[in-house]
Amino acid sequence: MKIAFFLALASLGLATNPAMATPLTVDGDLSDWGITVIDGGNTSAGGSNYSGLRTDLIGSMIEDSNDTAGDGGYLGPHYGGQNYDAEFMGWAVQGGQFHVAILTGQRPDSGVNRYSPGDLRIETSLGTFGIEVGGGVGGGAGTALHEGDAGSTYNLNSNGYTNTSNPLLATNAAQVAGSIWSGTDWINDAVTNTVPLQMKINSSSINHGLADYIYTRNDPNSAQHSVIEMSFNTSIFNGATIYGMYWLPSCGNDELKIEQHYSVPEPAPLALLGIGLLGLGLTRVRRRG
Ligand SMILES: [Ca+2]
Ligand SMILES: [Ca+2]
Ligand SMILES: [Ca+2]
Ligand SMILES: [Ca+2]
Repeated sequence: MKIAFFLALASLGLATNPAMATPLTVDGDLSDWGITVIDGGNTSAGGSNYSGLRTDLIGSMIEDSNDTAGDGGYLGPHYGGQNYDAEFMGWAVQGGQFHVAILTGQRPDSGVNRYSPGDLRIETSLGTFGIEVGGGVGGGAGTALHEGDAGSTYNLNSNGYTNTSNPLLATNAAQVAGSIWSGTDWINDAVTNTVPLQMKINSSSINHGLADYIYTRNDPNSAQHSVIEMSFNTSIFNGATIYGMYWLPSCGNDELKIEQHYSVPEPAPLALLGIGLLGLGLTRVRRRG
């Protein structure tokens, strides 16, 4: 009892210590990232506020160029309107977990003859990893996609649209939203055919686990925003260097990228285990001598 009380006091002390970073939470709300998401209406433009963006991120990219409702307008680098604006991507490490957030006008269920969301691509010294974002034609039920919901791998026409004459490619049932893979096939964007857009697992792909994951929906008739937020254990990339993270809608008109190198530290318990095994090895050598 006394120990439990002491631990409770200690954790209370940690929680109230101002030096501790505000915890990041996978909930579809980006206030924990320091972003105030401001939606527009049918005719009024929105315009999110990034001035309070937290300063402890490993990397981030902001390119929020058009908050007027609809498909028309200039995004920079290309045209597409708020419905496809890729606006913000951020990446942080907290408590042994990677956190990634994306802010976009791209709904998960944009439907046929429209553009659809790509998957998250992570380039590392151990190769290319992909995290299934879900969405596409249909896009699933509910107000948001969560980890374990159906994934999708869709065909595109030459404009980058998903449409009824180009049905979904067969997506392996294991490729659920939030699932993390290496050794997958990547399908390039349909317009320039140069940027890997979405992944498709094959018989030799490796599943590295399931992220805590959410992809919110918005109102398709106004200038609103969808949020993709996820968290997964850094041990997936144990000892690797991460080179960059990439996400784009299927039109390829707008791309978010964070090309920040980050060496993933080995988790402390494994490092201790390594020292322990080394110790055993030395003992054995000594006994032989
Ligand atoms: Ca959040
Ligand atoms: Ca925008
Ligand atoms: Ca943009
Ligand atoms: Ca996908």
